[in-house]
Amino acid sequence: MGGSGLPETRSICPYCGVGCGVLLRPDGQGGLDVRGDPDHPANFGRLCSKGSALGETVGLEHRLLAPQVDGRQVDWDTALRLVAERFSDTIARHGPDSVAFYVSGQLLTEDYYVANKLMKGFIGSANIDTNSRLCMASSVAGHKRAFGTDTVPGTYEDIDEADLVVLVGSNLAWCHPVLYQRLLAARKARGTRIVVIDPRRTASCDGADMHLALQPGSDVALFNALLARINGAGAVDQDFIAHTQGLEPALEAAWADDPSVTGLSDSEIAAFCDLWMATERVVTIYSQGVNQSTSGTDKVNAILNCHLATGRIGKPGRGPLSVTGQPNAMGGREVGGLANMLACHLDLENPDHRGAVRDFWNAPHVPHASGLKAVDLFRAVGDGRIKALWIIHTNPAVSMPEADAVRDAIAGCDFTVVSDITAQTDTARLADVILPASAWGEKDGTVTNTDRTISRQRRILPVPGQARPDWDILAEVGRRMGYLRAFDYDTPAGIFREYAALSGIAGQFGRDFDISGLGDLSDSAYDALEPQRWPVTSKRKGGRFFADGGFFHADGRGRIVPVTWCPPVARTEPRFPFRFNTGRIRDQWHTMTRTALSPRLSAHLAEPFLELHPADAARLKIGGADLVHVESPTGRAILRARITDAVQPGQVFAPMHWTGETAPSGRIDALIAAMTDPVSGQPESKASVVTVSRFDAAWYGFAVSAGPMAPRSDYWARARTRQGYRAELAGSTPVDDWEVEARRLFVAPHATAATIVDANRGSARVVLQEGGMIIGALFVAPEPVAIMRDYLATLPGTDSPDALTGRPPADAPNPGPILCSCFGIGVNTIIDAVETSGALSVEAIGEALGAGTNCGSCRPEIAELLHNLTPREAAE
Ligand SMILES: Nc1nc2c(c(=O)[nH]1)N[C@H]1C(S)=C(S)[C@@H](COP(=O)(O)OP(=O)(O)OC[C@H]3O[C@@H](n4cnc5c(=O)[nH]c(N)nc54)[C@H](O)[C@@H]3O)O[C@H]1N2
Ligand SMILES: Nc1nc2c(c(=O)[nH]1)N[C@H]1C(S)=C(S)[C@@H](COP(=O)(O)OP(=O)(O)OC[C@H]3O[C@@H](n4cnc5c(=O)[nH]c(N)nc54)[C@H](O)[C@@H]3O)O[C@H]1N2
Ligand code: SF4
Ligand SMILES: [Mo]
Repeated sequence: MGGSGLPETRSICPYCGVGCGVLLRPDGQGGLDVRGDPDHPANFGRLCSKGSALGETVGLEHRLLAPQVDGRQVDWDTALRLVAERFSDTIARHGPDSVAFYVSGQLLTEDYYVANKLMKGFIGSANIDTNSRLCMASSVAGHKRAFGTDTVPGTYEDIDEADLVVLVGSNLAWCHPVLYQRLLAARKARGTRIVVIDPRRTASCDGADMHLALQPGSDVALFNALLARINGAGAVDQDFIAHTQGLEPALEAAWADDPSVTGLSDSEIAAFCDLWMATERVVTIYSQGVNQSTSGTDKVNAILNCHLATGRIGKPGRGPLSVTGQPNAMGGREVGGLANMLACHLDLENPDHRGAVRDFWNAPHVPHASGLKAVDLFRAVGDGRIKALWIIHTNPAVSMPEADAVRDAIAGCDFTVVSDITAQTDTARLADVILPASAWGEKDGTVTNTDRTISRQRRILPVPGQARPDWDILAEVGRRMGYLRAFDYDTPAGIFREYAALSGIAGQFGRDFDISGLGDLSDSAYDALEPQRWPVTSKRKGGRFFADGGFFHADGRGRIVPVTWCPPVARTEPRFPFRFNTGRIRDQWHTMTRTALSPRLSAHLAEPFLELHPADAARLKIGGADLVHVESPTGRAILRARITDAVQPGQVFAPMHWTGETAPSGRIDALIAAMTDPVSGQPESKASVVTVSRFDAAWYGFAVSAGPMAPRSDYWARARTRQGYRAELAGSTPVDDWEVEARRLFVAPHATAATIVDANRGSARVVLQEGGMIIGALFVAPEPVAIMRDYLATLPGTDSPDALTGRPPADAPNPGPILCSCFGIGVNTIIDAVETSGALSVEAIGEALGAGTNCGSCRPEIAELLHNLTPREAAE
């Protein structure tokens, strides 16, 4: 029960795969009050910055509220008739493989189940793939090779109970912040050691005992060195090894590998291996630095090999843990949302499995072979083999490698349907039909998180306009394609019951995924469903897998897989000398369609950037706030330079988030060649090749406004503020009249303008007012504009006389760049606290300012700032 007396609704955060429980209550103004659910086993009440800011992202401003066909609003009947007819016609004329669905690890299990059933059971093609191909496919393939099925053996409690946690290619502090907080709490309680394996120094390194900055793509060689040493030291668990096969060939492969390709010194490798071998309770957490690689599946198996050889699996505090990215990445794997899977961990290639699913669904045909995986799927769209495409809950025109080619392929497809909550995405703008989906707070269903815990998402807000849940839209299209009985669903509970019953058949085939114990939940029991870890059967609930063997290969034995290091497929060369690494920032979610609506989250890092080593920057004559031109064999981008030794010389890093809507020159997937892992089909997102040069700007600008702006310069990046928007701008051609330019930018032809132009310096300031209130202000200079951005962002909507000076009045505080999103606390405020009160630890800063005491996501950055201020004294 919350403060206002209204009951709180228990639900689940829609962002990362930690799967935090939330308690929600409408705030009466269209938003939500959000707090962590103290009783949820994933987070016990904690939330990160993104979860805490959920209330700021549920407004209707950008929502799509009615179906659209060719940009015109239509009723549902018209839209759905068209979708069903076009899919049916295409299948009748060109066969079932001429159509495809591209879906998402953010769909609810019930949505996903219906999509998969429609494509694999009734359309009769396996051309349904998901953005999980870009995310988890290598983990799935590695699990299947080692365990015989896609099982996550461990649980979150293992993090609490480990003595060593190794983070491989995971920036847990920013991407799974609540798990990271859980790890730090465990370290406090039991002294857990932390090792980070990442070519880049990240926020996750701040709390680490060891950071191994290995060469990109060299993880296999490192874990092969570990396997060889485990064997050499007699540390192989002889009892456990009887449950496996393959150690000998795996050792031979390991011996043949040269650990020096990691770029790590012998002593670094030895220190890591010694720590690993000396610590019985080891958890290895891995994520996209492992999966998103042309050797991703081998990396996964290289890690699993070491756990299998030592029997450190499925026991408290011991095991590999592949952390999932999206909230229902696991659920999607369970329902068989990938093109090479059937439902409930059953195999498409197995005739018995196929037959059983076909009978259960009463389906005409279930395909024999895998469908097209994401990269191949969009190639088939591009060359016309796929003639009708339905994209649901994902934004591939931004997030797929070779994004420009993907964008052109979608635009050129005969018929494209997009289901989204907004029409303002790079992908939705290309569609023939856009269908309005109900958003997170408006729909019911289930998701599965990293550690197999199934949680209920619950509706709390009214469904706006004509929006409908994804499962409902899919089922309606299924019925209109003629499959009335099979898609006769009217509640998510009904879908869940059917799914749970099917999993019982999988259980009879000896599969791990069996939730048949939930097969007869009543509607009210489904509504009240508590978070629970699968399997859920009459015999077994939750727990770990493989402590005593019991693998899912036919002989019951696990596989230690021989793997050999291969360099990333893309090779650097004189024309493209830099290794291009990409990933995430703390406060944005993927293509920003939701997190960018939050002023709080937009304050952390407000524009796309490229991390570049100081030695490279000096050589290329690139200065601190310069813009850089980044080019690859497939595309180009303009990004802000962030010069930092967090990256190694010859390597650069950019975040993946910016889009045509927020910063068109910052769509970094345009730069990435679509090279895939041969086993999993997962594309390489961490090691493509680029060249970098200074972008020669004729002018740089910074603008703040009350309403949306209409920028059109070579470079622009827009972010939300409490008062409206802020934007960074730059152009390569000079502008004659800045007042005219400002009127166009702020779409305010009739506003009153106050302008100062310094023609000699090439600088200008224009403030536009309407009714005495500032509606926009533009500051221009021939070099990156040095101005108090956070202060200026507070001016739109006020009548401040200081706007033209660009400086705050002498008595106004200037917090500087925001570190703590929850309390809006900036770098300057923290430095002041250090200087005035001598606060030298993250705790002391928390006591003095509150910073870092709510969600804690900024604590690593505060620690880094303190570290830089007072190298010896400050500590986390
Ligand atoms: N804030 C935020 N959190 C998120 C998301 C988000 O968009 N924003 N997205 C969610 C999703 S879907 C996912 S998949 C997860 C991803 O979570 P993470 O995988 O933790 O995030 P990334 O930043 O993509 O990549 C992790 C690290 O891999 C490193 N890396 C690159 N190449 C190599 C290599 O060859 N070897 C090793 N060992 N490391 C390498 C990169 O330098 C990077 O620091 O995050 C989830 N959480
Ligand atoms: N360079 C590079 N590229 C990457 C990665 C990387 O590390 N580097 N990571 C990859 C990974 S791991 C991932 S997971 C992908 C993520 O990439 P995407 O899946 O493309 O990104 P999102 O922004 O999450 O897209 C979700 C879309 O669903 C819409 N949406 C929100 N709620 C609903 C709803 O309830 N129903 C429907 N129908 N739509 C909704 C949103 O508005 C948004 O348009 O990116 C991949 N691309
Ligand atoms: S860690 Fe943050 S983003 Fe992930 S589920 Fe929890 S609150 Fe949501
Ligand atoms: Mo992901």
